[in-house]
Amino acid sequence: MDNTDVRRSKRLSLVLRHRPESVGVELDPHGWVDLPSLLDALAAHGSPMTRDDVDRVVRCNDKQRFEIDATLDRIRARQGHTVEVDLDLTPSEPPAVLFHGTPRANIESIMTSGLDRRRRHHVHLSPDRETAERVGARRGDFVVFRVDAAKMHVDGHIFWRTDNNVWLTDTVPSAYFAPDF
Ligand code: HQG
Repeated sequence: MDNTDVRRSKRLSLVLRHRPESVGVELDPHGWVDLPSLLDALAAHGSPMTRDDVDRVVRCNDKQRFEIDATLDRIRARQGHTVEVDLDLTPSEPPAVLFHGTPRANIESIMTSGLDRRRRHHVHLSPDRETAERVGARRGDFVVFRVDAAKMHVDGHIFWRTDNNVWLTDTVPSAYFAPDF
């Protein structure tokens, strides 16, 4: 994606995950918003995008952050919301090991109290170390925690996998990870 499309993607993330009211739209209980209405709202709030722009941003998105429901002509973010939505995810058995990248400054706190979801709905975990490194590197110097997902699963923790291969869970108590640094 070129820089303009990255800006469009960030704008869509903001509206579809965090602040729909910033352009005067409402998400339905499952996070969907009518696409023609969204385009009107974006134009009215100084961020015009064409339908082709949105289709391209959805299709070329590095993390496949959004999905379009062609039948009902609506769009939603696949995960990462801070507003209340029910994404209808089905619990799934996780891979044996999952990874979480985080700023180095968080080590002590995470070792003490585990991973919690902070402002999001879930703790986000990556299926491989490289992806977790990219997540951690968003904020500079980072570390990667290895999570014993198999043991968590056996112990009754629920995991959900999004269509773009992010693993979600409610919390990761510190007993389940070994820092990988
Ligand atoms: C940290 C992006 C101290 C946690 C990414 C993280 C991901 C703690 C931060 C997705 C803690 C929350 C999610 C504790 C958790 N003490 N720090 N006890 N528990 N934290 O952004 O996982 O580009 O809400 O380690 O790529 O960084 O938006 O979560 O550093 O997939 O699609 O609290 O967001 O995807 O930060 O990122 P975030 P995240 P998108």
